[in-house]
Amino acid sequence: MYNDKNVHSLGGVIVLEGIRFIHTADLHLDSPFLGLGHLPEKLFKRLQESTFSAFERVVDAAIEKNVDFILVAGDLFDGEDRSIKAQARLRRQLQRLKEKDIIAFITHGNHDHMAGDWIKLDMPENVYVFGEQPDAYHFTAKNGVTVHVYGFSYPERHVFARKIEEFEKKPGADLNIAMLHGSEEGQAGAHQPYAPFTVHELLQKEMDYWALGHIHKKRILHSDPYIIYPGNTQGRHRKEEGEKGCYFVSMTKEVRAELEFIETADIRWESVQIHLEDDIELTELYTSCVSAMESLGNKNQSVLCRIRLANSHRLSSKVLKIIENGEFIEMLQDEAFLEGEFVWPYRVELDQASNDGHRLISDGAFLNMLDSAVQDMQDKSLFDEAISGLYTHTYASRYLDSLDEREREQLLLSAKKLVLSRLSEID
Ligand SMILES: [Mn+2]
Repeated sequence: MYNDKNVHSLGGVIVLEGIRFIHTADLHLDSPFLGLGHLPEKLFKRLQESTFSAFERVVDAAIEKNVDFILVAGDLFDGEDRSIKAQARLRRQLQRLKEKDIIAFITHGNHDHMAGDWIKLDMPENVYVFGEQPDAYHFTAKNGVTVHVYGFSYPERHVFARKIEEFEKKPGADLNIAMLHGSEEGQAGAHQPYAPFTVHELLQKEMDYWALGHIHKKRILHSDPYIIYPGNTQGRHRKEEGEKGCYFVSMTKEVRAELEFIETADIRWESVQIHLEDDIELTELYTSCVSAMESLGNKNQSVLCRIRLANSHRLSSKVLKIIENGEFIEMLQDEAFLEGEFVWPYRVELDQASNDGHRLISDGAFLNMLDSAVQDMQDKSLFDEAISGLYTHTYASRYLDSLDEREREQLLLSAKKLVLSRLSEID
């Protein structure tokens, strides 16, 4: 049942031979971290280095795991002009892979498409960059296992075509692995809907692994075979919170692939929510914030932390004032050292929703308005106008009788209660 080439016997135990690789994407090398210039200089410089150090960690993992190759599924560079600095740094890391006989398969994405204005720095010979049409590269591992790796690079920034239709599995390899920088149809969210596909379409291509790129949050779309977004290697702003890294994959033809997520970010973006009790005092607030920050600490990583205060209506106006004028965050930042691995609070947020809700309820003017709105609705013609949508609705109107005065009264009362309870629930 097994392909003889991939099987050998070791003391009577059958060992399946396979391949090992790293799947990464969206390195966004040399991201400028715009809008963060107000951070302490030391921290800002470290952030500007972070996309490079994250890729260095990817390469460290590839070497440590002794992989056959790495896959980089698009957006290696943040800017289409690909700074010489970014190219040189990338080249240095790829050179480290070359010394260990590890191949790098690269596709370029919307950020580092081929039409940008850039001076090309040649990459070492262990690097294979896919062209503009989906194509297959035949690879033979040291143990004889053969692989077809598929991919294409973006010829220009906006690729809305269904490139998936141009992928075609070629016979003649033990394993087939495809790279695609694009978005699942209808799921692009904040990302551009480039090179759209459906999971069904990917499955129809009968590949053994789909190495996706473009979406910065890691996500496993399908598990047999695996279809995976590894996410980016380093979060670049507060909307890219949480673990960032790459996947180490080992697979044989016969057994489902094994996955290990390896975290690579030098600085992780995080947020932590603190639920406030009634009448919380400054000292207590301060110590809860400090211990929340400490809980985020980590040996291999620094953390940029956003503190969210829930039920902030419970704060006294004095405490609220020193939060709003920035004194409180300065107190917390005084606790943080920007040496080694640190936790830096960059923002303290009041939970505005609950704040506004409770403020409205305790605000006499708002309650008066609500009462007078209820009063106005006592007028039957106004009331009828307000509910006319229901009575002209094709289906609803079939089941509705007209309302008498007592029922109208009841409805208004429950509407008022609903408004008040919703406002106090918001949290
Ligand atoms: Mn990207």
